[in-house]
Amino acid sequence: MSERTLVLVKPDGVRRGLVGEVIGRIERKGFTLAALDLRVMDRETVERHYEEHVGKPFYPSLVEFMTSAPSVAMVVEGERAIESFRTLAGATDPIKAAPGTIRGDLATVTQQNIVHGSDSPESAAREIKNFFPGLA
Ligand code: RTP
Ligand code: MG
Repeated sequence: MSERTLVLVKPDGVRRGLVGEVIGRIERKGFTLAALDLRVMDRETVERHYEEHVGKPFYPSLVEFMTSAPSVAMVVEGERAIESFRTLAGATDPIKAAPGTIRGDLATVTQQNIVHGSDSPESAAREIKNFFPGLA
């Protein structure tokens, strides 16, 4: 079933010049881009995006990090794109992420783990609306 998911290349990924690497992996997998935008996120956007993490110990530093520099937001489309992109990204903690995944190959620190991908159809719909309210 074709789905859409919200993918972010986080500030560390943009700073390290890994946007092309991430998009290349997404495209080589067989997915297409339905929207793409480079921006410095404001606090409100990040707070809506990570609303499920409010109150967790890592939350304040996560908001600081996500608002610190530009990210790339994109809508990725294709067969089971939500779960499939999470597989491409690998585990949240890059030390546990398998080699061959984005985080397993390219990251060392849990917060600076290069990418975000929606974790369910409900999250995808909410997150896509947060970043691309006008997308049909
Ligand atoms: P994401 O939402 O960014 O796709 O990552 P995820 O589902 O794999 O992980 P999640 O639990 O949703 O955490 C969101 C992001 O918060 C940062 N984080 N830091 N212990 C920590 O320091 C910690 N735990 C999470 C990471 O940037 C993580 O991707
Ligand atoms: Mg998450």
